[in-house]
Amino acid sequence: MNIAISGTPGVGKTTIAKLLGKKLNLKVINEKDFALKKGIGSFNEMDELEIPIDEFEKTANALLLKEGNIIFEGHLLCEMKLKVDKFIVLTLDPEKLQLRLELRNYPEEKIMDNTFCEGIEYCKKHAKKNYKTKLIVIESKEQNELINELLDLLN
Ligand code: DAT
Repeated sequence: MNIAISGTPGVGKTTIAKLLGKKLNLKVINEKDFALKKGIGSFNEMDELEIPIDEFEKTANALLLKEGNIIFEGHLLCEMKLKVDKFIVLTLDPEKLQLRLELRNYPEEKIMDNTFCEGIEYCKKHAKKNYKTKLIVIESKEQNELINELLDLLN
């Protein structure tokens, strides 16, 4: 089984992907790590990696088809069409997201951008278009509860 997890930065993708990977015995791949490893994208003047969607999609799909049993996780995945069986969008109340990002010492501008994106359901809207019936939208909650809900939904 191949799964992808997306959502606004800070909603808990990395955390939940690792837990789900252990439960389902799937390899977990982070979007940015994968792009860096494959030499996809370049750093802008703010030292952020800009990842071209088409190139990422093509390279990731080749791996999904060749190896399988993978969980991809990252905020850009909702903007592409990955060859996965299920696509999970993790959501979080924007006010809670703001608090989480403040605790992580995110720059103020990034906090505003991310809470805005969560508020307008940017990732969910793109994922609906790209993944249709494969889409699972789930709100972040206590980790064990979240994993159990997800396992039920994936079965
Ligand atoms: P993302 O990969 O979406 O950027 P993350 O997994 O790095 O998010 O988590 C962001 C922060 O939130 C981090 O400090 C851990 C915390 N966190 C993750 N999942 C959580 C949950 N279910 N409940 C409370 N905090 C959580």
